[in-house]
Amino acid sequence: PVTIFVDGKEYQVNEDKTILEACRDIGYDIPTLCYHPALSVVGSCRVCVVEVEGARNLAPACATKVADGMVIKVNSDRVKKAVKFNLGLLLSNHPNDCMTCDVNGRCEFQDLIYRFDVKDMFPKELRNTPYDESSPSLFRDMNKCIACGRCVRACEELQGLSILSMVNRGHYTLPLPALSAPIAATDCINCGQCATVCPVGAITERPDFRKVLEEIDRHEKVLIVQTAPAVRVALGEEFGEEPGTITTGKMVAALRRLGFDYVFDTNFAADLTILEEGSELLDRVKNGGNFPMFTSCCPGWVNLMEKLYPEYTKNLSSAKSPHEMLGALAKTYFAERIGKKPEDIFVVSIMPCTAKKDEATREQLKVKGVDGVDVVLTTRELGKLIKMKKIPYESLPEEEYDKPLGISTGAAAIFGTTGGVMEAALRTAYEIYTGKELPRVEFEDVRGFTGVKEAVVNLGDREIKVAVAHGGSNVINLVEKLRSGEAYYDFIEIMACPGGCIGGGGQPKSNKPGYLERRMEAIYAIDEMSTIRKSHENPAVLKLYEEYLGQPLSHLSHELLHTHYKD
Ligand code: HC0
Ligand code: SF4
Repeated sequence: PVTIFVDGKEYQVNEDKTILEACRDIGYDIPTLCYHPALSVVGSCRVCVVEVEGARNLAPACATKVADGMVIKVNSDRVKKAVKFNLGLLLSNHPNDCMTCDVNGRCEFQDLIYRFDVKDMFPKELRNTPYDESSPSLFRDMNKCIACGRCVRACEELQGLSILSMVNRGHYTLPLPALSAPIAATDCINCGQCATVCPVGAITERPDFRKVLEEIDRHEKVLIVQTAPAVRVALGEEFGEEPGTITTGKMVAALRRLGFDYVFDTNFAADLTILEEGSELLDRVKNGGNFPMFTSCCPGWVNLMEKLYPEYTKNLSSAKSPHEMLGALAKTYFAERIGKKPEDIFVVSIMPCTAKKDEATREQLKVKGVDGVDVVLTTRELGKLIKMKKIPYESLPEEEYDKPLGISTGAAAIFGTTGGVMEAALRTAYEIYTGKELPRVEFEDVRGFTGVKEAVVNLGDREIKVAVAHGGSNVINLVEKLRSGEAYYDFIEIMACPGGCIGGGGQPKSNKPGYLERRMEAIYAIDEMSTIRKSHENPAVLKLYEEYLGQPLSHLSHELLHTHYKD
């Protein structure tokens, strides 16, 4: 440790830290805009500047390491004046329409403008750039951009895609696709990583929550909602909880108070996916089929494959993603049980993901002529609805999902993190193939944040080699190795976002260090607390096969639960 002095007080801090990290650790909040813990440091926005004794210029705290004996002022008049000046410049081309902005109340820029009391410092010079509404997943309003460059770095560093780059100069510097094309005309996979790091409302999910409010107000249809595995470990953050707080019961209660008739769990369909996809894998092993087999539940990955590696689409599992399976069953199996037709049912999916919005519009996912899922809302949009309706989240009782599409196992819970779909599939495939009970359900090799994880699983008379990749750049590296013949696996789980769905582009924005690790711990805690931890032991799934589908890969399963891709 080294000794530093902050505004006259002495502290011991770790010598590897920057001034920003050290000050935040000891309880000083230095403002930032271009800084984000998941991204590289550029030090361009100049709102984290501090005074360092002996240095002539103010130093960017995010890009300056601490040193022994360093005397730092974070709150001097000189610092405040500089920060206010820099914020004033940014405000001069930022519209003042906070009241109708989709991130109102959750905007880092708005908070700083208020904190530093920035008013009319420079004449307004707005850009008047048209909105980009080309994507079914994302909404881009470059009038609100403050040119922090986080979106550019997220797309390049995390996703390996570089769809956006900073173009133009001065007031007109903006993160745009090549040739200023609409985002839908690029290789953008709709992952939303750019949106989840945007400190303002320049890139957001396409807002769909008003459609849901209108449908609830009309209430002509049976209103069904389902929640993805990763939403329950993150939604609390929208209400001030720490990352990794599990608020499943309150979320269910809030959805009932919003007006939904049935609250179902995507986790039920995750168990079902394991039976369909696991059977598909074992079928390919026994009867020959395309290897490697890839998981197909992540729509960002399906988009990436269709756009960059179409030669591999035949290797994707044909299983629909769990929320689409649940949508299909809600409109058939469940509808029949309550005496309704598919078109009488309205299904909303609450997802940690922006790409699920575009997935839900795919023609080939229709069931009996209607969409399986009508609207997808992100975790952030659900948080917003609960706040708009003033539902007292903190004091809600814990309620249970409705039956039967609300019953699930620990294996389904772990779908929400990288490695979880693989681990759940292995728990089931092992027991079905060998007919023996697994001595231990945990597969440690596929857990954690390593970009590409691998394992070899012994099935008695045969071994299968598996891999797990998450985050676009790791995914691209892995697929390139497969293409060149440098690597071979039988079964591969891919999630396009870093960390899997816990780090999805629709999750609460966070710049707390360790937020993904804590969400991941919460996911595994849900699995450990579950009484049933293997998908093939889910009693509601077994009953569904008995009463309705027959067996995995049956004719009806194919009709309702499987799909095809663009190639
Ligand atoms: Fe996921 Fe899913 S696990 S993609 O990461 O498979 O979004 O949370 O809902 O559908 O179950 C996201 C999360 C899901 C789906 C499931 C899968
Ligand atoms: Fe890049 Fe994903 Fe944003 Fe598209 S949605 S621009 S792929 S980060």
